[in-house]
Amino acid sequence: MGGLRGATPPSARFNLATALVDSHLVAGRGDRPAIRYEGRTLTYAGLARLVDRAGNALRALDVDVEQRVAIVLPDSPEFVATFLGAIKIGAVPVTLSTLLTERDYAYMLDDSRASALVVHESVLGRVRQACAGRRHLRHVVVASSGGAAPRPPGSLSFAELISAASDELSPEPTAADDMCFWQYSSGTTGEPKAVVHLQASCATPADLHGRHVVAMRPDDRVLSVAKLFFSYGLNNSLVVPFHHGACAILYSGRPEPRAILEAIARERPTVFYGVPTAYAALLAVPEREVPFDLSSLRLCISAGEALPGPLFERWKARFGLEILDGIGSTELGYIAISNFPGRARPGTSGEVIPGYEARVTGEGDRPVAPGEVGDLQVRGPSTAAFYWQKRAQTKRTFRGEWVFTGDRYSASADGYYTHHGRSDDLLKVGGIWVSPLEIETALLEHDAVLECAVVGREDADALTKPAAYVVLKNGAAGPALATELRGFVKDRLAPYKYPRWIEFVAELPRTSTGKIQRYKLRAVGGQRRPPAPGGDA
Ligand code: 3UK
Repeated sequence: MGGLRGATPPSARFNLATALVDSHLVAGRGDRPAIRYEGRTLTYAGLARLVDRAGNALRALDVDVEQRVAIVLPDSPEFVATFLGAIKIGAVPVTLSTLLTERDYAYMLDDSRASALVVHESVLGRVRQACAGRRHLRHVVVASSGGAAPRPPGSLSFAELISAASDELSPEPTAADDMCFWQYSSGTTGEPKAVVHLQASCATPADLHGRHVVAMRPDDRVLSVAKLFFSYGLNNSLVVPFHHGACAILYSGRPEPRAILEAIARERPTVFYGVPTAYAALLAVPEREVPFDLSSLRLCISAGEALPGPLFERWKARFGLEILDGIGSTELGYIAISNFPGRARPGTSGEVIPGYEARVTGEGDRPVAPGEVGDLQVRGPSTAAFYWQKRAQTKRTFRGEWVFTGDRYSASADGYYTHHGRSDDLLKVGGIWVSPLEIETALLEHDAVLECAVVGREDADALTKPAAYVVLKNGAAGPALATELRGFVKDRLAPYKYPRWIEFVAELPRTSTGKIQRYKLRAVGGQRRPPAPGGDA
């Protein structure tokens, strides 16, 4: 037996936090801006100290290697420091959406067995109850924006822990294939799956999309509509810019069009990462109401759901900028197929990024002919390892080196890929997963509802939103009940999941075996139409 048995050879060591932050100090770039937040600049040297303090604070709480640290924070230096501080000590941050319900949080805290939770006071209302009775959760750390707000009994103050901690920390010598971070992704059943990412693979999106598509440089300033807790946002605002020594502009608020426009005019980003819904919302703002100064932008990126061709054209006509649409997923780690500057083809997801391979397959995993629609599979260095404790789903998605995306695609003879929807019933709404089954389950809890089916329908911008077909127990259909049902769902699920349209029907179309024929409902509502009254985007 060799003497190295059980040890990690130095060549196979990798720590993402060291690679993204400390490397810039070693290279003499400590004075460069890393983060702009609420009018202040945090340099790479300042960020390194904050990351080290956060790592030391977690160590002081006995958070050990491989233990999960759940994060429910808005985009902020605190998010970045907790995320990278945890990684630096070999712990595993789990980034949770700030938009979820108490039930979602309880599920994810149990499923991940998080030993510590770092949560912002603004989300505590939905998180506090979820913390009670969690077997593995030992510490709840509360971050606050203003002064010292009252904290739940037994919880700790983020600010106090940070100021008590040392700003020097040597990294855990993690292996390249150690767990790095987890992110939750929705499934058809509505039960979220934790996607497990490994250390070295997490750095690769920066070198693939970041270099080949964006050609990011140290003097770039990036602004992302997608928040850090999503895989798109995490790479946009953290992994990719820090890898290249660039600056991330963070803001903690909701990505409302006016707030985005003000941030662009004030902070002058060079690269903007959006989702189709945000581009549509920006185009809908009347020019005379807000300062429209996009002159700092050299590049606009879109992902999360397909960017309709007309949106690309309207944006280009108005601002002279192309929007580069690309398809990525949490499982793929980031964007694998993308349009490139100067050769974008509107209505497509573009071409395979160097470093990835893609194939469109039919029966028996055999590639289909150019132009034919099949299942999109991708392989590349950024893909995740597996779903935590979901063996069956892992086998379906991670097939050897290939990731089965669940997307229907065609590829043209000259290598452009076009999206044709999902092979499951899942919807992308504003770039975020929505499970029809979850909405149906919520609607069925209402006394008036006998049965229902939820499908995607295109709004006036050709963007998908949920529409519900509802069979009532006894009549009384009308606009008042529709409004009530929308509110009923909003109260039970994360608010973006509510059905924008409610159609009362006498019965649902079914097969002879009783299965709901969703494709018939999709066909009925398929034509584009404006939002229903009261059904804002
Ligand atoms: C859909 C798209 C058409 C597609 C993501 C960029 O969206 C991201 O990750 P998720 O895990 O969802 C993945 C699914 O979303 N999709 C994403 N982008 C496009 N469909 N055109 C697109 N451009 O169904 C995919 O399977 O939430 C996006 C980077 C990292 C990401 N995680």
